[in-house]
Amino acid sequence: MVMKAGLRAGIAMAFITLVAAAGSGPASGHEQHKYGGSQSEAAQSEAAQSGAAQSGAATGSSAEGAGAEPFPADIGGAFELVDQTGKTVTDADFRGRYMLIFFGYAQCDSICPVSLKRMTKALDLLGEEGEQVQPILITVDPENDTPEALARYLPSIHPRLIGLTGTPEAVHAAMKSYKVNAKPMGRSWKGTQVISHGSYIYLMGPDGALLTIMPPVFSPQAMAGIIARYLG
Ligand SMILES: [Cu+2]
Repeated sequence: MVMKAGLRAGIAMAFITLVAAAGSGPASGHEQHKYGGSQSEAAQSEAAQSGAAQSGAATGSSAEGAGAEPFPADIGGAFELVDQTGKTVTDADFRGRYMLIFFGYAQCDSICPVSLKRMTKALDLLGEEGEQVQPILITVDPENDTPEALARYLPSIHPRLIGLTGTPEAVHAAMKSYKVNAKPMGRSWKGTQVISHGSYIYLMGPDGALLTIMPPVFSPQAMAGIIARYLG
């Protein structure tokens, strides 16, 4: 119980950091960006704190489902994108399943492969239970991440990983609803695109609502433990 409460508080802190930083992502070379309306961010941060406090109370008083309350956050929502086979995919296609979403891009050779491998490893650790969860990469680089490019990339991470891309407008709309920002940073010494981007991992419930977020620095084991608490 104490551990659960502590873990939840840790996630809540990560969440508050996310909201407070207005989607700037973790410290690893990510840019500080301001979304319009810092007042609403402050309100969200307060909501997060009171939500965290409520969750803490719930964890202390109820053994069952303490981790199953959704975060009080305006994160996530409708998207219409294209998967690695070229098929149009919307958020509604995943209703009834959990989604584990990461925003990144195929040419990234730092945080993306590490995060994607950790989150899919977490699902593997959950065995059959983990199969309720669809791991999804949404690209922040629609110019380079065509369906074909994603189809080549995804198997290097995990056989069940879906990659979503689309028009720049459709991709930016998805990024905006998840409060993810991305900024081209030029080319690497290898000549590949470098994009600074937010790198939280979002667990969405069967109704499409945000359940929790995790920083990519968590181990697969820690992620599996968190995800397991939300699975039905
Ligand atoms: Cu990346």
